[in-house]
Amino acid sequence: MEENIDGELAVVLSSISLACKQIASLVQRAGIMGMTGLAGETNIQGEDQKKLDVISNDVFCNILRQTGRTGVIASEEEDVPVAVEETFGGNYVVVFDPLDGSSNIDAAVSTGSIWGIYESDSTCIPDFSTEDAAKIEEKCVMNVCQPGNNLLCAGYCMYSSSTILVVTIGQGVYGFTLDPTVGEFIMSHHKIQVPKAGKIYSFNEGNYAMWTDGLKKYMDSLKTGGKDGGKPYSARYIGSLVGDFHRTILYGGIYGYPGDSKNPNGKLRLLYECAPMSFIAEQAGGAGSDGKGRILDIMPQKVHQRVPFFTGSVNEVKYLESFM
Ligand code: AFP
Repeated sequence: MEENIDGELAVVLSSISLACKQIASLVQRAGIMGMTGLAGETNIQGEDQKKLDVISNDVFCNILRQTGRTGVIASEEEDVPVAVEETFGGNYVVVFDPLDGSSNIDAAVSTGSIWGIYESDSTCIPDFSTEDAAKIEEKCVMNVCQPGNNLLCAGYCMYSSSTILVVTIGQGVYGFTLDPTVGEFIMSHHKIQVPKAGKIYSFNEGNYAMWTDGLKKYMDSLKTGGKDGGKPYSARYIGSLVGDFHRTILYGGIYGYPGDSKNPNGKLRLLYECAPMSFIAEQAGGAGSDGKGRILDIMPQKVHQRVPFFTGSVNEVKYLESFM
């Protein structure tokens, strides 16, 4: 509405919103359509793929190809980024996790899709007429490995008691709720602002014994009121990043998936989870950190790189950093 978005990017964004509507409908019907359970394969990260992980990935890939505006797509569910031959305008690089939190599906708990859109590096655009598959793949990886600071757009769609699409193009964060009676996303959250502080923490505390002493001290301190003392923090953890993140930016507090002695870089992926969510958090006045500095400053070395992740209210993230 403010005419600040490039027409080509708007086409990509509109296609993503269509993918999200399709996935929302699949998630709602999963239990009665035989779409719960495992697909029988593992992805590149060794995680069991659910049937809906595979279907949602196909939905995203097909729609992005059909836009004619995407040059490279990288998904959590694909080993390597893929070059799109059907590119007629724009050359956007789209990274996405088509269905995050899918281990919740069989219990009908919240899930979500997450994506980020980058401009293509002009020196890395694959040339299908002259380059072989190895060269094209190398260029795709180079195109995808951009720091979050380069993001043009990031968003997520949460499939929960309602379907909510949250998006930023670098000028604030807006939320749109799907009206199922007309099948359209209607703006419901104008310029979301993360409260500066909030007494809710969202960590998988089952990993406590494997955390560093600093992190253990931090967690202990929240139970006696944190920096300013007083009422203990409340614990809330769905185990679905989109749901936990959405609550955190609306109510304030902190979400964290730290590294531990078993997995020093934690579980979450930099490119299509932590960077897009950090861009959204910052655009809403919050923060996204790996415990030492901004997530958006990290230069990815690998497509499926993991990174410790802390996000939410600025004061809460700063307080956590003081223990790391
Ligand atoms: P799944 O897609 O396997 O359910 O993983 C979800 C997720 O990547 C993220 O959405 C959660 O915040 C995090 O993993 C939960 O991990 P833990 O089960 O280790 O707490």
